[in-house]
Amino acid sequence: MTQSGAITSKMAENRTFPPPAKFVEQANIKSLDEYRRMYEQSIRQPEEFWGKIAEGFHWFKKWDKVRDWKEPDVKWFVGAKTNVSYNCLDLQIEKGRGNHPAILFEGEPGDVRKITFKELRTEVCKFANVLKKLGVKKGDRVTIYMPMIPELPIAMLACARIGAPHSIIFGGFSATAISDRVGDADSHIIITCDGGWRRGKVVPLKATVDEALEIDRRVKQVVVFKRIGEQAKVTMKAGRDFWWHDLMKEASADCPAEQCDAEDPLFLLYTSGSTGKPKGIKHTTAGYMVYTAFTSKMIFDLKPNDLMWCTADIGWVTGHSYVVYGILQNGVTSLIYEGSPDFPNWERFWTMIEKHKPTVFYTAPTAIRAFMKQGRQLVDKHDLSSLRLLGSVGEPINPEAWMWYHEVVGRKSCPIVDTWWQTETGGILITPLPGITDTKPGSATRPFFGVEPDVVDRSGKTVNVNEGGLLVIRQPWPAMLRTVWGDHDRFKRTYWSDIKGCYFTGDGARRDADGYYWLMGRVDDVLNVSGHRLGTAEVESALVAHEAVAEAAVVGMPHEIKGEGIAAFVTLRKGFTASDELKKALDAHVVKEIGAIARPDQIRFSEALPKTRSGKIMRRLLREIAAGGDVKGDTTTLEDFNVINKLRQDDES
Ligand code: 7RM
Repeated sequence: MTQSGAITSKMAENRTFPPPAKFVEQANIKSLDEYRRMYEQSIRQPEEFWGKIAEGFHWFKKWDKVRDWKEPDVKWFVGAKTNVSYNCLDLQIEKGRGNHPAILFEGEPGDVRKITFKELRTEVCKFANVLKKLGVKKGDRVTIYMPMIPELPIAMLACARIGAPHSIIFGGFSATAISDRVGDADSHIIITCDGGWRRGKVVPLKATVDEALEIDRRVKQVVVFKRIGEQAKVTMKAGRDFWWHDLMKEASADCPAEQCDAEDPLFLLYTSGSTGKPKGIKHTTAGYMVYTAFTSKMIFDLKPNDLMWCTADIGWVTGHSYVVYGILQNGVTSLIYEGSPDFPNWERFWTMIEKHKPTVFYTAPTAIRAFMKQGRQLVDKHDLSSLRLLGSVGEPINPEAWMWYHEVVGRKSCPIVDTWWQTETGGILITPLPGITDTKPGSATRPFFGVEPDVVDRSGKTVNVNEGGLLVIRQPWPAMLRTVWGDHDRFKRTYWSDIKGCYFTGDGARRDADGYYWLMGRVDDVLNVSGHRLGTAEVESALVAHEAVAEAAVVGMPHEIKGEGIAAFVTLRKGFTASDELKKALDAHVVKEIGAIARPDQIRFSEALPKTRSGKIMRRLLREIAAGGDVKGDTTTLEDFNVINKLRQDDES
């Protein structure tokens, strides 16, 4: 098994942390016996278990059967009709939450907006009618490319209301990335903004969309929300581009929710794999709805007066599930922040916590490490006493970062839920329950209800306690992906063929004597850079698309803040020579092809790439070299690799 360069712990942290008594008293689930009974049932009688959970939702028509499982295809709540936007909005209003804030927004410049559930429904209905008027029909894919402002969830929920799956593209992706996704989803409409604020500068979203539409011309309509105004300098193409506010002026606020089938697609979300272009992960309606609501309630211990701050961008799955769908379904306010954590300075988050008083804070280890580096005095200056629960997601959290989070942000009085999951899983699968689980720094602890993980070897055999292996899931859960858009075969190949009879996660893990899972990073060629997933193959194809590059190999390397950094080994075509300028040009090229998240941390020119006799690039060797510290000189020579090649001729990658 190969292992990419995740942060390894310098600290032997063997303590366990029981949930604080004060937390347990008020927790949604606090009895260990009740938990055990529920978990047992969820695994042995999943249909009874999930059928009971689903009772609390709004259904136009109830299901005929809870689960229909023919590996690798699953259907949940078969025959049911429902609508996710109805469950996020109308149901909450019926329950008396209409005047409670659904969204509390702070823009980077400091502008604040509070939107109640009633107001949110009005905006969603109006925008749903706008979409209808533009000709969007049930099943049509709507691309959304927006910053973190309330109009992003408004656009999502409007799509959900009319049964048009959204495909959200993170605002940091490039024009090429947009055109790839628009093309793959065959999407004919894009919702965007004139721009967004990031570190005091305008991110020119509309201009990037314009560029993308030069590459792929299938998009017929662009709706533009005015976030910035004058400074954004957009050009509107007559007949194609429409201002959001113009369309909304005439829109009716009455839009009955479409009665969607349980298995109608809710959204596509593109994510990186080990080969080829990002794949469109397809999530459907009822299973995703029930799972995200229930995980939110149990894992984040949500109560009516909570304020949830999940710092993930809605462009990633964490934002879909735990900024929007899971949180609103609990009638709870979601705090949304537009900008960067270091603007105007590294105190921004703590200032916001002091001001808005969130009760639950959910962020990524990479952010925690960046805060650690700034020093605890920046945190200590602020009153964070509103916080009662902390969460971590996106990558393994090293015990040092866990302890700092616990002591400095949580003031030793908040449980930490280290939640393991993936774009494909739709919701959290391995996690502590904050009122029940004794936590161990660095472990995501135990499976959630209905989740049956295992750690196996390549042949599918369960490995011994504390032995490393592959993390698989033995039965489907409601929010499981249903397919890869347009490529069911790739779905089968990627998730269901490595290990017979199980969903293969692509992650390595070990299980300790207490049954706790310790995630060890990806075992495939997927990188996790600052909690963002990137395929080495994607970065490689961006590099070889540059005229100077003959061949490229990309591997991960340990990175103090990002968890994993990107190291690129490049051989040049005849007529090109290695130089700092060329490095910069390649850097810029990758950013243009994918986006700033893919910017290499190291580019090393080499006269050849080390290969096995069968011609496979020796990635493990490259990882070792990349991890070896500073680049000495510009060129790693062919001779260097020849020597190593001789030493490790049959080494596999
Ligand atoms: C939610 C998300 C998925 C990959 C996954 C893991 C890694 C995520 C944790 C984690 C260790 C965690 N979706 N990962 N959470 N590793 N501990 N708590 O991140 O599709 O973008 O990435 O992220 O490798 O396979 S994702």
